[in-house]
Amino acid sequence: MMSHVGIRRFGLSLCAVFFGVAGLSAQITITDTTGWTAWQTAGNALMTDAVADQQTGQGQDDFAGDNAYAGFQQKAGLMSSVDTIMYRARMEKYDSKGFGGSWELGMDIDGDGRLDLVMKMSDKNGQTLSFAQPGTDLNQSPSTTSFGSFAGAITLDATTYNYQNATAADGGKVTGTPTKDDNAWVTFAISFANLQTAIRTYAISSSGANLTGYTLGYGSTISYIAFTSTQGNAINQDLFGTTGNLSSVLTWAELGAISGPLNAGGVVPEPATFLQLGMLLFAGVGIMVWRRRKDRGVVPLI
Ligand SMILES: [Ca+2]
Ligand SMILES: [Ca+2]
Ligand SMILES: [Ca+2]
Repeated sequence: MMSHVGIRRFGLSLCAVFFGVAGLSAQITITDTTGWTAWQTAGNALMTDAVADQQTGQGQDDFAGDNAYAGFQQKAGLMSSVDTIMYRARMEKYDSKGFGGSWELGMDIDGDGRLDLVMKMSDKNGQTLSFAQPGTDLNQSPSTTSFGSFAGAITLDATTYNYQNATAADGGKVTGTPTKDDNAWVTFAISFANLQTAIRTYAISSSGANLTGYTLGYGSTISYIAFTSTQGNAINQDLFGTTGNLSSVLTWAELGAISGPLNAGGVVPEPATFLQLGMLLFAGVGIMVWRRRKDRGVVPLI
């Protein structure tokens, strides 16, 4: 279970930060070229989650997903000309009264396996997004993770939040689950600009450095954990990607509970991309060396 001591402050004001509001449209859609991409681990394994492993019993807060029906999906594109990321989570039970819970995303932004920011999507008294800094522990497993007070509320609306029966949305339930309930999709959207502002304002690396110079683009990669929480301040309902394990000392990666480094569209970049980047970098260095030698007259002009 999580501790809540020693929260880092680093002089950051945790008063509300005001975020810009994305343009309005009739429904929660974005113009994208890829469609939804299911979360994968760094090893390109589809992330799934068992049903009925939610610790407080409500199916509405129980992540569900298997090889037939992905539990977690993400995409990025334009919402009224504003670059926007959309996330959606499959919950085991649809409730006609609404989601009513707290679904949170822990983010490893600098790729060291430790959380740097927690974003909470709350459906209590309206829908909001808010942000918290990780504490001073390692933040690399359920047992070493803590986070402080949430701040910086973004109000979601009909263009940026949606809750619906997954059967109506995509035609099916998770394979093998009882037929007593339909799954639900909880979907929300956040603009690149707002997420970038949140990262710059609230995120903190394991070395204690703030990420004030962070720039979010389509190619930026972030690894995520996802969990549901009764009051929002602890990982105490369901952790996506593993069965139970809410107090485990195993790392997020060992549990299979952290996504690979996902670009804004939710895709783990192909290894070939890194290879190509490396070759381009190598070629660039070669050109720089050649130019420097040329400047010194080492390389004869042809
Ligand atoms: Ca579950
Ligand atoms: Ca990190
Ligand atoms: Ca789980």
